[in-house]
Amino acid sequence: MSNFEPFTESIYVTRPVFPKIEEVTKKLEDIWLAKWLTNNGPQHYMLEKELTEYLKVPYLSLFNNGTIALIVACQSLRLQGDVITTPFTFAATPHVLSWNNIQPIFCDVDEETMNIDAEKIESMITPHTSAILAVHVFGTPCDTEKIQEVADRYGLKVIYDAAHAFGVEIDGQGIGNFGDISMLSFHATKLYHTVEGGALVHKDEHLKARIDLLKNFGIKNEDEVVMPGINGKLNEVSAAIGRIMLNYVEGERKKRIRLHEIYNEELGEVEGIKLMPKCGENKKLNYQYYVIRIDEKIFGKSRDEVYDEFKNYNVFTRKYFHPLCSEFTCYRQLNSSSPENLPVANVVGKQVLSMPMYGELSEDDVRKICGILKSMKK
Ligand code: T4K
Repeated sequence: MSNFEPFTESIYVTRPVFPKIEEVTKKLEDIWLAKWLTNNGPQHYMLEKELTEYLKVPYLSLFNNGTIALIVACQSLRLQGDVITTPFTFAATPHVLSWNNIQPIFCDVDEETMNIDAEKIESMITPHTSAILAVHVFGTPCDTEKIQEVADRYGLKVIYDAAHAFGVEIDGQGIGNFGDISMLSFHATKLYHTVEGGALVHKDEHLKARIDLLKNFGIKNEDEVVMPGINGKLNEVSAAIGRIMLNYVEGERKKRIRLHEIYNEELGEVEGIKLMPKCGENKKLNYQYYVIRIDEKIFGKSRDEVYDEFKNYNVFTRKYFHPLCSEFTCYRQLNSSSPENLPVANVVGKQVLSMPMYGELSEDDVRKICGILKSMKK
């Protein structure tokens, strides 16, 4: 152990942003007055409108969580066969394909961004491929241009899992404008949240109509059910909280920018620690996560040792995303899961560590966390 005292209160990888309780109570009163709790109520209507503007996207459909939204995205585009995706993501990404009877085909990731390696996608395409499901991991945008170019050449759909990318922009365009559909997650642990929730964003009016049917059991009217839909509706309480949270998101983002700067300052010169990828000036990021990579050979300790040692100081980092999805028992038998196919992902998955990142953390807390990390170096 170093000279650092453990934190008296646990430090987690993140903490949800809580709006002022009076603001929530006020909105609850509106809901009570309207006597409308779910199924496309007034809060839902307003949030869809407000988010469409905020995110600079043509169409947006709210959902009860990001996973159901992504399941519906695949349904709405009638995807089948194989879909090329990344193994370096949260379990939901490939699971959504399985729930649609689609086989995930894992493509290796880019060494720098940890996103799907757009240069390698083409070699994975077969006559069974119907789409590319890419993830803007930790909010770092994928190579959207290259992905679209390959997709267009082979007539493939493109879906982005933008669960981490709320408010991210490329050249002033909302991230949801790329590909056929993007999914956003509004889970409590995200920069912007509705407690649980999510959305699909896209550019096509007809697609919106189809998505909105699919998320409401396929019910067109009282006399017609036109497709096998699911229950993907966001309730009024979540929608109301989402409306309040829109006033908090930029403040939270600014606090996180400052904490990112401190991490960069403190850890920039530490040998064996790689910081988050630098993105071009043309990208607006959301600073939701702070992720480092630990090279055991140079740092002298493995990522797992660092993760365990942090717990002694009451600091609970996370190994997002380990194990790789290609290592899950349900996917490891796939040909594309073999480590020879995924050399970069297999290294990244053993090195990556998500550090505490949330606006309530103080600058001193972050400096202390960095001090503890530096004291672990051999
Ligand atoms: N695609 C990607 C790439 C995703 O990352 C995700 C979700 C999805 C799809 C699916 O979207 P959703 O269907 O969830 O909308 C968390 C989140 O539950 C999950 O939404 C997120 N990705 C994933 C990266 O992280 P866990 O299991 O790691 O969360 P949990 O409960 O361990 O929380 C993390 C820390 O946050 C805790 O250590 C303490 C703190 N915490 C958490 C909650 C829920 C609190 O302080 N208060 C809280 O209420 O998955």
